Amino acid sequence: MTKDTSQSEPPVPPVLHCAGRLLSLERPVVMGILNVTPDSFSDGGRYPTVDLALARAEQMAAEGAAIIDIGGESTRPGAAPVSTEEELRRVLPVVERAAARLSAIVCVDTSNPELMRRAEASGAAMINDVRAARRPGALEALADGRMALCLMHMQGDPASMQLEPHYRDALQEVGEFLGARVRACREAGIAAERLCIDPGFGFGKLLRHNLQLLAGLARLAQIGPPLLVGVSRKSLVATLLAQAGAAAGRAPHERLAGSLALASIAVLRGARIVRAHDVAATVDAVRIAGLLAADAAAPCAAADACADGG
Ligand code: 7PJ
Repeated sequence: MTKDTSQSEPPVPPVLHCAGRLLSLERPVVMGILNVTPDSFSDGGRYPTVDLALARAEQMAAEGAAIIDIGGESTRPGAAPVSTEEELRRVLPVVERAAARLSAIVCVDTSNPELMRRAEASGAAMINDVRAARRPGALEALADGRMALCLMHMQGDPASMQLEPHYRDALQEVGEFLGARVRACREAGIAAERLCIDPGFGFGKLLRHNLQLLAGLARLAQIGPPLLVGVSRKSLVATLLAQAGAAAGRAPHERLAGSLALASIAVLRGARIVRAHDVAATVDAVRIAGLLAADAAAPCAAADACADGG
């Protein structure tokens, strides 16, 4: 799963091709989360009308989100499935208006091939698929268009994924899965420049699996496509805080500082896109981590580039 890095060509800065637009990932970017669901774990039901959802999308774009990820199906553990008709009804009006109004990339969080096709026609430039384009018809729908695609790893399905996750070697297996999905996309005719990959923190993973993936992120980044990471407000944050001695359990809205710590670590280990609820704070954290990550790759670049005000 590693590629040959023995030749000392300078690495090409990654650029994601999003339906005819180019998203530079030379510096890491933030993908803001917009759930238009009644039942997502930390912000479900907050944007019940198109106007409220659009206002939230505009706010996240103003705070510096390069991508707005609009989802109409909750994938929290145990969530009930949603019909195609209902998912289209929740998502498409928001996509249409956000794409017309914002310069940020509009992304749709879906596994549904019909919504993928309709989303592109409505102005979406990216699909975020937690099932990594495994639903019948998904690869074909994506190959027929030009949107970017995030391939995420999940063991099992949302209904049962946290019941009994099991791995021989989580890093190895997630890496092999992502590599295989990248190959499936390439064979279906989806250009490499359209792809990014994501280990799927919390999706069929216990704490030790999440930690193995976090420790091995730099290896996943070597697979090739840019790495996307989502840790925002996840129970992983609360579990780690408890393990580290925090006195009280943290509810989702109390996990910002912990989420920023993990997002920064992910960027230092090669993540190029960070998916987050709290855009303004995450943009700042990722800016600093991105500067220092670039510095680790080319020592002193950050210091040389700085006007020295302390
Ligand atoms: C992720 C996601 C993630 C990608 C969710 C939540 C749960 N998509 N969708 N990566 N998580 N690509 O927002 O916490 O980690 S839903």
